[in-house]
Amino acid sequence: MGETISKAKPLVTALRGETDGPVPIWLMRQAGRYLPEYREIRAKARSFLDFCYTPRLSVEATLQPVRRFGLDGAIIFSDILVIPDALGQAVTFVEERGPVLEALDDPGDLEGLGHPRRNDRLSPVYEAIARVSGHLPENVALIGFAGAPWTIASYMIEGGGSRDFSRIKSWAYGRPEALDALMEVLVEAIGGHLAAQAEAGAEVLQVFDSWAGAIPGDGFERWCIEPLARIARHVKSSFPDVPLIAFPRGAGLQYERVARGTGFDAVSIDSSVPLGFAREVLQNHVAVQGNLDPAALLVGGPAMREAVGRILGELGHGPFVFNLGHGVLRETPPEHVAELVAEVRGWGR
Ligand code: 1CP
Repeated sequence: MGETISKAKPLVTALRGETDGPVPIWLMRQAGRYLPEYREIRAKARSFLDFCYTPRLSVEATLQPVRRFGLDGAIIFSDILVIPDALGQAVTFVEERGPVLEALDDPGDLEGLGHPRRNDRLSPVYEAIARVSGHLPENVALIGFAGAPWTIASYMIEGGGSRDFSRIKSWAYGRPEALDALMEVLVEAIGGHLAAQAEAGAEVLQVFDSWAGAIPGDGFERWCIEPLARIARHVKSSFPDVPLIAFPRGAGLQYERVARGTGFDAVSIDSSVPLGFAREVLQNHVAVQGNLDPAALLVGGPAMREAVGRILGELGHGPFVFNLGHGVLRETPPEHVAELVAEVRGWGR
């Protein structure tokens, strides 16, 4: 870590639990297809993974939304599925369909994974982080990220996105030791990937457990809390001052256990989480981030402003970061994002 003492950035201080100063804002999937300038540079890469692994392009995609909207956070442009790719499982992104992986069938398939030689695969991500660091306005924090073990395991076992999670659930019920073995590999790889991003200059780290809502209730401790806690210990042992945000989407009441039992500094709440619960239960333990419905951003105007006012009124007095409940939708007019940022900036505590 550097010796220079610079003024703490609003996103970082809010995640550490401070409540004075304006509410910071950034948005999940703030880079991407809803931005014309993104579509323009995206057309220059052969494949989505090539795009992620070409620092010239990923740096530009990271900076685009920050330049356009003046957000408090820049999230490095990459994807959660770089982990299976780096572990040696074939990953491709098919236009209009999403990620396709060669699905793991058998616990024996795990044996081929995780060869250390493949670790170089992720070095362009770290290079991009180091390069972005030099290009950010001084109040903007750089966010690194990774998927959580359960969510990445679901893509690896399902072979892509899933509606019913029947394959990973069959592992959970039918051969839980095999799922544990995969989780073990992932906890290690994800912890290392996050620490390497902090090393390269990421000032905040978020872990996306986008499919936490699909974990069978009894398995929540084993497949969400425990792996997240191990990842937090790994990262905090080298980077104790880098705030960690957990996003266990769809976790419902289990959000409380994530807030109390993982060692993360903040939880990012999806749009289904009641604001009163977030304020009374979650904000007592950690900073909260969220949770405007991406559909409200799509609609914009008075309906969006009303929803923003409600969120700020309930959560803006505690440690809070404004965000969406999930990623920006592809059809979202960029002007609505500008309108949202103005609304949040205009709110006083
Ligand atoms: O070219 C394109 O526009 C492809 C779309 C796209 C983008 C813009 C994909 C494919 N990934 C990304 C970038 C991305 N993905 C970022 C960085 C940009 C930013 O946030 O500004 C991040 C943080 C992610 C994380 C990610 N990827 C998640 C977790 C967040 C979430 O949305 O729940 C997940 C689940 C993925 C997998 C993924 N990547 C891409 C697709 C189409 C999918 C599948 C989503 C699904 O199964 O529904």
